[in-house]
Amino acid sequence: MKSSTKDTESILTREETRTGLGPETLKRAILNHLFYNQGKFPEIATRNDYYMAMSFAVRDRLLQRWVASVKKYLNADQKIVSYLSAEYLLGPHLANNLINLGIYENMEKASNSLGMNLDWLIAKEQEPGLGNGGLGRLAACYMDSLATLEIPAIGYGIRYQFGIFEQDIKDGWQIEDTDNWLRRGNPWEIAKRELGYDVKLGGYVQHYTDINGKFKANWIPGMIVKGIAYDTPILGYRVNTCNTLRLWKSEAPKSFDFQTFNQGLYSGAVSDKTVCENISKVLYPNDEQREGKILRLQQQYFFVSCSLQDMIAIHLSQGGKIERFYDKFVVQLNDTHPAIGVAEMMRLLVDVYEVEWDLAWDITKKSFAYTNHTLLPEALETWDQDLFQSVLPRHLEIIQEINRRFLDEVTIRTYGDQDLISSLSIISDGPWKKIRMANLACAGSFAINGVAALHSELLKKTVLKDWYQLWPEKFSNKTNGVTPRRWMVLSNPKLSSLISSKIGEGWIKNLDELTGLEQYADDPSFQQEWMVVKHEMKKDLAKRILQRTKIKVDPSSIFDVHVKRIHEYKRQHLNILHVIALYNRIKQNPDAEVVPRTFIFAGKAAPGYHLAKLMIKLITSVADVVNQDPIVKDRIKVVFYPNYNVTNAQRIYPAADVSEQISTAGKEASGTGNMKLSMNGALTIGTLDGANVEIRDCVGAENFFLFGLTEEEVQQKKSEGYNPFDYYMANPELKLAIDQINSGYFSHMNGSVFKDLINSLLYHDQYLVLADFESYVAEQERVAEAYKDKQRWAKMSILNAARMGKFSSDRSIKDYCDDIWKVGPSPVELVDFHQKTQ
Ligand code: BZD
Repeated sequence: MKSSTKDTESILTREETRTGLGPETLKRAILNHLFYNQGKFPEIATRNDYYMAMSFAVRDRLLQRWVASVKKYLNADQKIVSYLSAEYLLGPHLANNLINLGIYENMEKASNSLGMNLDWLIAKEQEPGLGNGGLGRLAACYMDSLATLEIPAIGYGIRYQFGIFEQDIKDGWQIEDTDNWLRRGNPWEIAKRELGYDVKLGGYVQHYTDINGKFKANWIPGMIVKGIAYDTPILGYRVNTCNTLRLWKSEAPKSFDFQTFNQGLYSGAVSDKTVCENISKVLYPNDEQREGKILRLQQQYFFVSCSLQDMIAIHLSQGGKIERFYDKFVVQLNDTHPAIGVAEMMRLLVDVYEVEWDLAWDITKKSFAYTNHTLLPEALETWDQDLFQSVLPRHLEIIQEINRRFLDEVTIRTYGDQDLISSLSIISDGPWKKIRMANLACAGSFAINGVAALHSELLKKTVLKDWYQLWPEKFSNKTNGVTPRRWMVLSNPKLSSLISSKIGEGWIKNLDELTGLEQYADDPSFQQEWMVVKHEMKKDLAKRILQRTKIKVDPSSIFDVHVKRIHEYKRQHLNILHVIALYNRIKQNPDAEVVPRTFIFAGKAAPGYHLAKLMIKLITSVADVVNQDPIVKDRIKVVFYPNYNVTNAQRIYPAADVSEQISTAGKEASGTGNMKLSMNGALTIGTLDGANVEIRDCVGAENFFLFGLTEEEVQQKKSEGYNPFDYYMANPELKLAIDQINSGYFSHMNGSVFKDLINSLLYHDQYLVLADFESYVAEQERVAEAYKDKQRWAKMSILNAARMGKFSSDRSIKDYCDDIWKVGPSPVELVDFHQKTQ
């Protein structure tokens, strides 16, 4: 039953004592939780006790909205978006929930009255780092926007016990430490111990004909794992919609059904506790590099199987027909990590629900949509067929059957074009057969999208060219976006207040309204206020840098920020080569005019990625020399800020003047850090890659520092036989920089440290670092020149933020809803759940 606004008001009054939002009620709630949850009274409570108590108090307020949302989704015949992602890089919850609930100030008052500082308590939270980088963070931004736009949605994933490793720097090298984020408990999740699904793994398949003469398959597993649901409520901004992030934890099944046991299904399959628990134990720390390990495939299958079983259970429990699954759910695959879902859906439909194959395939194709996030060939997931069979014997059969029928269709459509047939095949031919997950995802989905305009075009021209040729109607672009709630309101409150003081608060939910700032871009007093905020944020970051790295930096220098995963294609080494060139200019001419600059790097390298780790060592080694050299007189400083994660990103973005987006054109699918930095008033120096192209279109070419080869030029250069050594010989600044690294100038005269990196640059240089060096250095001179003119810089910075409306994840989600998911908003009203007991 729907409640009217009046009812809602009275419910709110009744609820005030329990879940009210005023400072007094919040204070009482914290004290209650301190007592009843933590078992403490104020005199002996630790800061962590207060953090926990406050979080539980906030969670109560989320639950009120969450239960109302769940209730609505279960009753209404409203379609639900199901987002399948192996990663969610959420960042800390507490402050975000305070913002979305609209109680930040009230909570500040409540904690002050308890003698606590809200910032300290917020800082107590261990962020859930359940992702590697952009892909996982995108999933988190999308969860925020889905809830804010009041779209019914469930995010499904894995509750890794250990998220992305914590990075420390020792002697300039990256050291990895385990991320034991659950150590002190997690107040944001609700364990649904009763909600679990069995997942089979390994074993073999028996075939038989049943009494009706039907051909049947019986998968006898080698082991069975139980998936337990852990739910985290995801509240939208200033709405009642509170969606669910459902993460699965793997456990050993405690008991089993003896009937099944006697049929032989479970014997030997109820395996070792540790083997089962290992499945959700740790996140693989590789981005853009496939990990062909059995455990990784088990993880993927485990979470996808639990999720599909859960969706089917929800659908059937509402009286839905299995044949109409796609009326209830649309399933978005976040890259190919959950693509095994296509085969699992077929298995569930055919083997468990006894749906005819053709109908099952039709249902499957109407249910799934696939987002691609990479063009790098080394990142495209494939599984060795033998390994695949050892984990998922039944799925191999199913994929073979999908492929057989699919290739028949392709043969007819292409008049037997062998090249097309072999490129579209889900199983590669040759002696070492591989299951190609991108092909499985494409074949089983009704929609396929890239994540930026350029990326989507390149997909059609390169990796998915043959798919595009046959099914052009499946393809579209959905440019990524980021949530302005976390990346502006929460991380940059001063800038947000300044913006709101001019244009009101509407921009927070409708980022296009930021264009209202354009009229102030030339206003000297607004420029002044804008730059004062930036300076404040730079001072805050400078303090943290000093604490964390012992490096003293000058907040009035240019803060030049290069923060993202460390990868050759992202070219942190191009940046450091420029730093060395600047350093040499100063050494050769100590009185040269140099606009003071602080080069700030942060990012993790995959533990097994030797060259990326060397890049970190190179940055820290250059920092050691440059920062100490008296001739430099502090005009340039280099900082490697350790352990880049969401928390640190929130501190870095607001303080950035320059945003380094310098990947080789055609390699970065989109980028999202580029958007967050620009929204916070940083100016981009970048290539025409990923979403940089669209950012530049929006902010205007005159407010963007462009350099480097275009994607076409890169291709052309490579086809002409690119020789990096020629560039090294031709550019004296480049040659000197490389020679110095080689000679050990930055490594206590031990030249061998960087030899692998240098050899890779001089003799291969896949990512055209040397080819782009000259144009990069020239553009950096323009950056320095522009910074000298404070008014011009302020104007450019304001215009960057003002024109970023398109890059809100709200826009991205609207695009997905309209073009792919066909799902609209479904506002939630508060319900009085205590009515019956009052
Ligand atoms: O996805 C990234 C791309 O590199 C970015 O260009 C893009 O902006 C974002 C979001 O679309 N890809 C990843 O972050 N990929 C991974 O993290 C990853 C993780 C595991 C395995 C493979 C890739």
